[in-house]
Amino acid sequence: MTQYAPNSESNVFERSLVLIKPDAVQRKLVGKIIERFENKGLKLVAMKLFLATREMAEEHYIEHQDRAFFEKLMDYMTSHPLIPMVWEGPNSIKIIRNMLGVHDPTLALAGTIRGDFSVNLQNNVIHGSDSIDAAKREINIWFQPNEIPY
Ligand code: FUP
Repeated sequence: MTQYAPNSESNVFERSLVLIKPDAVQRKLVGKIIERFENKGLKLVAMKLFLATREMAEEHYIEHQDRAFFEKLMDYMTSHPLIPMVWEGPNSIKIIRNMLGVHDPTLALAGTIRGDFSVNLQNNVIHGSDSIDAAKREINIWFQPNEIPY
């Protein structure tokens, strides 16, 4: 008998870097967030919990370094442990971005992670890579190659 896996119909596998941000770890939303990705059929290929260094946070958000909110964003990202993860699946980058919802809390739809768990533009629970190139860059910031077992 054929065994169906949730992601068995496509071979366009992508990897996305997802950060469960400090506010979400502190608010004990980790299990609920991971459950959504597992239910969707994505595969968790790497994960760890630690306090981000300023250097990692800066590198991650380097494109925003001249923005007025940058220092506050750095304080937030290094305020409490966070959880970098790598999720794999067909078209996972676009699928995950849709699951996250948009930044603006007044526009994030119910049913998305931000729509369901955040009212704050900065403390917005989660990050997901927005392109294949961004995912490669971000995975290199948060993980050593030997920390990705798959
Ligand atoms: P993302 O691609 O999801 O990381 O989002 P952006 O690069 O657009 O934004 C990065 C982060 O900047 C967001 F997660 C929240 C933060 N931000 C603020 O703190 N204040 C602002 O006015 C705009 C963005």
